[in-house]
Amino acid sequence: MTKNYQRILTIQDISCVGQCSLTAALPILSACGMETCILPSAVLSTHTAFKNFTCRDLTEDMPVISEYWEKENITFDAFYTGYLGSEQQIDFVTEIFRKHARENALVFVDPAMADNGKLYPAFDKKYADAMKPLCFGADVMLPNLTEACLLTDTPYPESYDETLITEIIRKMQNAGAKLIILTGIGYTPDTTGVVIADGGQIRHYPHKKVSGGCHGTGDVYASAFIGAYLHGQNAYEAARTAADYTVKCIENTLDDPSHWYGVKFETALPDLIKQFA
Ligand code: PXL
Repeated sequence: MTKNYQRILTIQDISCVGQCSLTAALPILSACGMETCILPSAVLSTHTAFKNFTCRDLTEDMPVISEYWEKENITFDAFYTGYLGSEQQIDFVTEIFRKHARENALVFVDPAMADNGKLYPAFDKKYADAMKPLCFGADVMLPNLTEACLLTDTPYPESYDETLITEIIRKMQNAGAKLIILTGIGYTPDTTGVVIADGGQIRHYPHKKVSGGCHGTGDVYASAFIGAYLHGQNAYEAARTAADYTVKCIENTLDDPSHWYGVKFETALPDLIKQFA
């Protein structure tokens, strides 16, 4: 049998246009050689950074789909949740992990609810609080700094240093977090990077800051990280693989200002295919 061919279920929305959530996770995880199954949490005309969008919530469909999967004994080696449509979905996905996990199945949670100090339009503090047990119960959580602050009731800082980042990480660990991949952390003006916190060990992978922050890069990053990690790279290596991939995608988008809504992640997919598929 093909080595490392794992079946992952990713639960997040379909933004029909916008190169984020499922329309990024599905191709990226597939490029990493994973059987990628999906459970859409909602269908939106575009992601919510567009001015006008429509959203159909699929909360009610989720337990029904799960019920039919149960009849077919469908199980998964890993789960990856991103943007969810409602608080109730947070409970449903926990139930789905329980019902459809293979032995030693891994749970990856990207809180996907906020960025740049602000919650996304669809969410409020209650939703952020409901995200806490899902994130802290996961094997791997992948927040950005805004999400890490919301999850630890820390005011979003104007500026930060290693001491503050360590403090926020410790708060997440005290709340039960296992492996934390904290994205968008740079300690010099022209770099950003990823903090990898695994128990007592906290490491930083700095990389180029290519622009002020492109939409959808969190989803591209999380998908590439998960693909690499499930291929046996350790957390630091997978964080580096995902960062290098994401930087390349952003660089490949910069020459096209009309492409403000996402990154051209497809242009660098061959790199992942060569490495993993
Ligand atoms: O990329 C995160 C994301 C996913 N899905 C939807 C979003 C966003 C970010 O704004 O609006 C619908």
